[in-house]
Amino acid sequence: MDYEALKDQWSEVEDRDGIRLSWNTFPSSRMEASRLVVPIGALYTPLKEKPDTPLLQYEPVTCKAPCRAVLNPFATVDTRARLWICPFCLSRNGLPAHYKDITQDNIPPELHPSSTTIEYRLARPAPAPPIFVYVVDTCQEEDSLKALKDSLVMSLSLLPPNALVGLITFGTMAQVHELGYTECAKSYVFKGSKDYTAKQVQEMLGLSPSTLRTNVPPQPGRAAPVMGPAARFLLPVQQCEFQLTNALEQLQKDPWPVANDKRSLRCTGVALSVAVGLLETSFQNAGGRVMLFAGGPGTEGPGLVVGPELREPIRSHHDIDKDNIKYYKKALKFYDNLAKRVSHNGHVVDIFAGCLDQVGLLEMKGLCNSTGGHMILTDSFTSSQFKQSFVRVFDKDVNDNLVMGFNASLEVLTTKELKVTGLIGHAVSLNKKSSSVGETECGIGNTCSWKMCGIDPTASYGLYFEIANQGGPAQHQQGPQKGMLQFLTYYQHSSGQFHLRVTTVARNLSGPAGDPAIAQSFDQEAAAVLMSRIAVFKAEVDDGPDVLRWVDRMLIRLCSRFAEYRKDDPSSFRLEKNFTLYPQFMFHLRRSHFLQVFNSSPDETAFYRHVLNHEYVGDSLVMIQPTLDSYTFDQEGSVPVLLDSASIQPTHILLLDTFFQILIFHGETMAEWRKAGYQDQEGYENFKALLEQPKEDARELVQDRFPLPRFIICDAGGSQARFLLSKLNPSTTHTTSTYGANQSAQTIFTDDVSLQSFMDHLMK
Ligand SMILES: *C1O[C@H](CO)[C@@H](O)[C@H](O)[C@H]1NC(C)=O
Ligand SMILES: *[C@@H]1O[C@H](CO)[C@@H](O)[C@H](O)[C@H]1NC(C)=O
Ligand SMILES: *[C@@H]1O[C@H](CO)[C@@H](O)[C@H](O)[C@H]1NC(C)=O
Ligand SMILES: *[C@@H]1O[C@H](CO)[C@@H](O)[C@H](O)[C@H]1NC(C)=O
Ligand SMILES: *[C@@H]1O[C@H](CO)[C@@H](O)[C@H](O)[C@H]1NC(C)=O
Ligand SMILES: [Zn+2]
Repeated sequence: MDYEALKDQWSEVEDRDGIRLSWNTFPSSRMEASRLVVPIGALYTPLKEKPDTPLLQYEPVTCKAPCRAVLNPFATVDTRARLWICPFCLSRNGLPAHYKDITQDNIPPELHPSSTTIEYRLARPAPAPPIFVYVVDTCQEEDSLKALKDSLVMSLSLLPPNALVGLITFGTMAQVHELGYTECAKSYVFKGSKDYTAKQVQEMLGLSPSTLRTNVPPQPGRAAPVMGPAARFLLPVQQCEFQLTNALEQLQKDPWPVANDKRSLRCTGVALSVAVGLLETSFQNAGGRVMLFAGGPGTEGPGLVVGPELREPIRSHHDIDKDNIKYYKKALKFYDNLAKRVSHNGHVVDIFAGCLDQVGLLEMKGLCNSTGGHMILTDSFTSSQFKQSFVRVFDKDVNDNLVMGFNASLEVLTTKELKVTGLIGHAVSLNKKSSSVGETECGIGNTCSWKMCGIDPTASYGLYFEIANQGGPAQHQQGPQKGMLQFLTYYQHSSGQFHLRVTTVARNLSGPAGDPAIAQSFDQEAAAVLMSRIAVFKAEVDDGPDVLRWVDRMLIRLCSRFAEYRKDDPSSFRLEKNFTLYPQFMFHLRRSHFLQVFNSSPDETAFYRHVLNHEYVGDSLVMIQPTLDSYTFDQEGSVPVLLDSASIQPTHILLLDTFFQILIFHGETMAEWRKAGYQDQEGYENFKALLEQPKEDARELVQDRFPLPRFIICDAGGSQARFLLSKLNPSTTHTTSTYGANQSAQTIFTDDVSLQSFMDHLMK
């Protein structure tokens, strides 16, 4: 099969199973696997929307313990003996009684060859309806507070009527609003400067376990009633909408005076720990989201990220690099501890920042990355970027259910040849050991099961594998053997039932050493994204230059393994089509804001990395290597052009998509004509149409993008054009002469070399 046909095949698999693998033939020995350089990995989107898949309304048939694999199309079924043989552990299992009528032509849906992904609706009900706690910063200018209040009031109509909602507001102090008290507005006040323990929060709110013990235990098979004391703060939206709307509408800017040389006192840390504590006692393991709306940095109490003095700037990457950081480590520790608690409790934390300045995403990111929460960074709550992204959180499916899952777990099973080494994505380890767990660790490892408090249809996880066989290839019985993986995702569906999504993957194991089938099966796009996740994971702990060197080393090793070349003759270097794009992705990855942090704020870096760790292959590639399209006269539509400064032409318009930004750039002549108003003159209709085209295409691009990108329109020579220039390969701007003088491996790639010299050096 040629490369294009293979690509089509992988894209079909992605549509059906939500999965892309770096290698689609598995090496059959450990030695062979290590020679591949890029690990065996899968980018998996468990809840990928699949409107055509039937939802099975019964419990799955599973293999005996400890295997517990779910019956799937690769099982061998003996209809006469009413047995099935599990392809994972080779055990024989009896078919359940109600499968007695199955024959070769009459098989249940889960055995159908196309059912490599299937979903069950389980009998187990959710313990409570979904819970939403809004945590609202009131230290804001009137207009932005007003915009935020409007968005929040509007969101109440997007929640299922039985969803429980609560409101916490904060500034100098934090207040929990007692929505159950209808006589007048009433709230419980927490001091902003105090580090409350979980117990103190619960006692102050009257939620201590002793008061809860009087509650009736939840009955099996029935959703537990809303717990007594917490019902004062968390009520079904249909019941408290009036009260809550009033409370929101009456919110005032924090009344505490702020001197001209001071920042507002903002106790973000206390507000979050109160929110976590509120859900902790009464709603452990019930699906819920804490949604923080931060209008500025925490400046007071535990978790403060900058002092209140304005002359003291908030930490930058340089400060962190030089260890010149007063609050960073303490704040990080505070939020990481909170993150442990909240992920243990099964709740999600989303952070919406509406501020030109940093709010402390860097310190708080553990709250989102360990709970599957969203992180949305915008300049202001008045921006459409915030408003539209916020609405998208409440997207619904065709049955009017929110498309968000809660309290999810993902478990991976492997056949004996493969072992899972870890996961990179928004999850925490469930520390489950099994025969599928590998010896090495990549990302969050030493487990075969992970917990995602929040999961959505685009949430994608990088999973990494190793080969168990020490020796040579397994003896071939009949033809090549298959290596198999099964992914089991349990989650609380917002309809109120638990669901189980099962994806089973089988791929050929390679033959004897040097089998060309492995190289042919290389999916360079999936590989680039899986490697990017590893690089970003490393960048969280290692020094920047070390990570870049690692990226380079891996690329050089991959090329020396798969390229054809004669020693000492760079011009003989040749890569097969299925490998040519990979070095370009790595070139752009090294230059990207995922690894080059000094042009971004620490909050921006945290945000970019967070989003990369959430997306599937296609969107991740756009983030790594932005797309650039060119428009001009006498040309049908747009033409993709190289991300290269040579693509800037006076009579062209460019459309750049970096995923986070969409930018339209008018070349010099185009900008002059537009400023002169030609588009409004008779006889220049085609110019007018040309100006419109990229805008229309941009609208198409943002249609289902989350978070909504920043939209920029700029002209050649304008200041905003720097956003474009920073993404372009400097082929025509930089000299390439300094390059090549130094042969030491560490300096092979300087910071801003062109793709051509990058490739030249790679060849050497
Ligand atoms: C992919 O690259 C490998 C190694 O260079 C080569 O053996 C194989 O034929 C290529 N496959 C395709 C489909 O281009
Ligand atoms: C939530 O997830 C945890 C960990 O996976 C699990 O132990 C618990 O049973 C789940 N909650 C419910 C109500 O199923
Ligand atoms: C999540 O955030 C914590 C810091 O709060 C960091 O140590 C960890 O590496 C992050 N995880 C990922 C996968 O980025
Ligand atoms: C797997 O092996 C079978 C049997 O040799 C072969 O027919 C098939 O094409 C292989 N599949 C792939 C994707 O290489
Ligand atoms: C090459 O780079 C190394 C490390 O930066 C430096 O110590 C050495 O002097 C350089 N050599 C030349 C020939 O420039
Ligand atoms: Zn089994």
